[in-house]
This record gives sequence, structure tokens and C-alpha cells, in this order.
Amino acid sequence: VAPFTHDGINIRPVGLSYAELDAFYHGFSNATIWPLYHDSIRAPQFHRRWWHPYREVNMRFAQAAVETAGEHDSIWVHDYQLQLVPGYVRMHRPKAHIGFFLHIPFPPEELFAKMPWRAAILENMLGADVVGFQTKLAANNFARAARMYTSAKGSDTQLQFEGRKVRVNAYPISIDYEHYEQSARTPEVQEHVARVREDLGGRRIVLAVDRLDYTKGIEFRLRAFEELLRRGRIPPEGVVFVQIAVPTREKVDEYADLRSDVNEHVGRINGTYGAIGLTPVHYIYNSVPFTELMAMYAAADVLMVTPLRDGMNLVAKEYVAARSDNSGVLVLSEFAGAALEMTQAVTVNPYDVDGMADALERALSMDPGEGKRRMAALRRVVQRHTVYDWAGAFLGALGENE
Ligand code: ADQ
Repeated sequence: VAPFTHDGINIRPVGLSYAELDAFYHGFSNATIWPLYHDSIRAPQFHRRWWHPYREVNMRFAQAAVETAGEHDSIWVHDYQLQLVPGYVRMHRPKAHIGFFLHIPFPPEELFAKMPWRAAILENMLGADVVGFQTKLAANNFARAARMYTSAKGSDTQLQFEGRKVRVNAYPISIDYEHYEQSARTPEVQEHVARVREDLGGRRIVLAVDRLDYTKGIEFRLRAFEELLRRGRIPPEGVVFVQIAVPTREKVDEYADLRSDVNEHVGRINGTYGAIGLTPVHYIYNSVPFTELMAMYAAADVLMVTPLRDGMNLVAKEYVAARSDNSGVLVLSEFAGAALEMTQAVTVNPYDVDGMADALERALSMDPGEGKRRMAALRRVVQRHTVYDWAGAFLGALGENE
């Protein structure tokens, strides 16, 4: 594919063969690194036949960057698929300003230790001048692993590696707050909200929005809702649970298994607690258009964001931005990066089904005054730290690291 321009940005595609896509993307990125970095919720698979294409593809991205960038340019590399790119670029552009940002967690050393290619991964990440993470915890995990498995020396925030200084820090990502806040108020979205409420029979709405990923805790969350129905604490006539799940990585076995487990579970809950014309769980396995997503955020009385582990989680931030009247309650996993900033949410341990059922009950019965105070505080947090502040902070650090 030839280079092209989109929204004023020049884009240079890097081509992959189907075999490479399989090994580099479905394999090493999504069946090795993804589970390993998310607490090994599923067992990571280690295959040399995936590692070699991962290196190859990283080299090709690095090559493309080197061909495009000048001697002293800034190069910002993103995420777990491209961890080797900083080191490869550094070899050819020793004076460039190279930044690397990891969008997912970086695991504790005890877990990372299993990675057969741990030294190569760390050394190449250390090719950057600034290595950024979503949380301090991830940054510290990385610095510790780097001191352990490479020749890097120094503190949790500043390492010396091969004669260079490498800055290590947390740069929590955020959203375009104004965009979400304003989109939720448009007449088009508001019309949609009215329709959604009517379609759901005026019941109170508990919403969850995720990619259908095993890290997102969808199964535990369904169990918690089921537990509340079982206890008889919420009548199916009064509350509806809407789970929107976006299809993702269906070529990886674990994702296909998860899909059928969730299907079955939703069927079981609806079979047990539903009636003609009354469905306790509405399950949408599809990507929904932006207007609809905004309408769901604006309509939901409670949003449940309960990942088992999540780098940040933007859905939580989008929801609060959409609540301009300060109504709505956010139930948030303590294992999402977002929990460190969004302290006024109702926090839960996503593995604790009873605790989550209690939290959901509490959210549904929260005194409106308390709810509004919490939501106002949550909105301030996101409004004061947007995605522009995130990018500014990271690039600022990159500029300083001479
Ligand atoms: P994700 O794991 O994809 O991102 P998240 O941060 O929640 O998780 O972002 C998902 C995005 O997809 C949101 O912007 C959301 O609006 C959108 N989305 C979700 N469901 C949708 C649906 N059904 N239809 C349409 N859009 C939908 C990774 C990390 C996170 C980290 C981000 C950003 O795993 O921890 O927050 O990168 O760094």
C-alpha cells in the first residue's frame, strides 16, 4: 500500500503477510504478551515460531521509521506489539528523541520472569529516552525488571543504560473530555436516549461496555447481576442489565471460548429470571455507532467497569464525561488503572461476586445527593486531565531528555 494522507496526517503503511499477521499479531502479541502482562489471567503461550516473526515485524516498523525520520527527530512508539522498535531505531538514529508508551499493564517481575526473551524485550524498550506507562506500579515493575535482567542501573524513575539516560514514568492516558461532554448533549443523542429508555420499559439501566476480552471480567460481572436477581433484591421488572461487547481477536482460541461462555451465561440468566416480554440481560455482540454509545452512556443509571486487570480503561472516563447533570453511578474495579484517579467511584474487587452484587445494589440505591457529589468529583478529575494533557506531558518529558 502506498503512503497516504488522512486528516492532514501523512501515513506510511507497513505491510505484513498473512503468515506474519498470524504469528506476530494473533500469536506473540495477543496470545503471549497480552495474557502475560495481564496477570496471566489465561496461560501465556511461548513459541519460538512466534518470536521470530515478532522481531521481523518490529524490525520492519523500525526500518520504516528510520527511512522517514531525520537525525534529531522525535519518534513516539506505541504499545506492546512494538516493544522492540525503540532499540532497533536507536541503532540507526543514535541522536533521535525516542519515546515508548505501553497502553497495557507491565507485570510484576515474578510473572515477567517467565518470558524466554525477557532480556531482548527490556533492552530494546530501553532504546527509548522516555519509557511511559499508565501507572506508577507498571513503571516500577519495569524499572525493577530492567535492573534485574539487563545492565541498566539507577532508580525507578531514571535508569542509565549503555551510556544513555532513560526516564521511566507514569503518564495516565485520558480522553477528549469536551468531545464526549458535548456529544452527549446533542439533540440526536438525546432523542436516542428517550428511545432507549422507552424500549427498555422505563427500567433502571445497568450498563457495561467492553471488547469481548477475558481481561474485562464479563463473566464475574454477569454472576454478580445473577446473584442480585437470585437474592430477590432487584426485581427484573425494575432493572435491566445491558452488556455491549465488541468482537475482538476471534482467531485466538481463548476469545472464541469466552464468546460461547458469555452467550450461554446470558441465556441461562434470561431463561431463569425472564418472562415473556421481560428480558433481564440485553446482550449486544457488536461494535455500536458513536451516537448509540453516547446515548447508552447518557441513559445508564449505573456503569459497571469491572476488569480483572486493565491498563487504564477509557470507558469509565467516557461515561463520566457524558453525565453533564452529575447523575449516574460508576462501579469500578480496583484493578483498572483508572481506579487510581477515579477514587470517588464505588470500587470493587472484580473477582468477588458477592462483593460486586453488594456494590451494584448500593449503586442502585445510592442517595441522589451522594451520587451527584461523587459524579461531580469524577468529572472534575477527567476534565482536568484530558488526552491532550497526557500527550503534552509525555512529549514534554521527551523534549527535556537531552
Ligand atoms: P482497550 O482494552 O480496548 O484499550 P478501553 O480503554 O476501555 O480498552 O478502550 C476501549 C475503547 O473502545 C473506548 O474508547 C470505547 O468507547 C470503545 N468501545 C468499547 N466498546 C465499544 C462498542 N461496543 N462499540 C463502540 N465502541 C466501543 C487499551 C488498554 C486500556 C487503555 C487503552 C488506552 O487495554 O487499558 O485504557 O488501551 O490506552
